[in-house]
Amino acid sequence: MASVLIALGGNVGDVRTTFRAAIANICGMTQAALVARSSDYATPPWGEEQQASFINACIEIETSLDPHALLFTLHKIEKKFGRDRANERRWGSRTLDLDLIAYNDVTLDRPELTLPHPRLFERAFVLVPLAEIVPDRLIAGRRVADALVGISTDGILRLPDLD
Ligand code: A4P
Ligand code: MG
Repeated sequence: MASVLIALGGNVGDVRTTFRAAIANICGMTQAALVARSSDYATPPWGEEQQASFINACIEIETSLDPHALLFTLHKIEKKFGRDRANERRWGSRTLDLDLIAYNDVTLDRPELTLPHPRLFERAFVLVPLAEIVPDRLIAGRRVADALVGISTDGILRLPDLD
């Protein structure tokens, strides 16, 4: 079994409800066990700033799917929850974005799948939820909680649990 970190993001629709259903789908469709789930966070838009703020979260799962099969399944789940890649801009608005952050210690450098995620260390909206669930995990030789030091977390707000 592989230990996999996945980042969730979205800024269209009822994103927190989408996350809840998407996480259930991820576990069901990848024969995975959910090991940990962060809180949801409201985060200022990164990359393209003229858009609604995002909700972000991270999960850790254990799965026997290989990295490409897992990414393929994540793309199917994005589509199921209304994501339309044909009509969106890079870094623009979307209902659900599922990024593979790390798969064990696998490193891959291909356009369709780069591991660990190449922009991970620039993104407080990924590192903050990640540090909540796996602060001591080493990714590309860096401890997750240490990677947060020195990057701005301004405007990131942890949301109270639903229910
Ligand atoms: N790809 C390669 N490696 C990976 C990987 N490790 N995980 C390929 C997932 N996909 C990977 O991805 C584009 C291509 O990257 C895919 O075809 C896949 O095969 P994408 O998710 O369609 O592209 P994208 O989302 O437009 O770009 P990117 O760079 O992943 O950016 P984001 O961050 O996903 O962009 N601000 C806040 N606060 N929170 C957000 O969640 N998200 C975005 C969206 C912009 N600003 C944001 C947020
Ligand atoms: Mg993405």
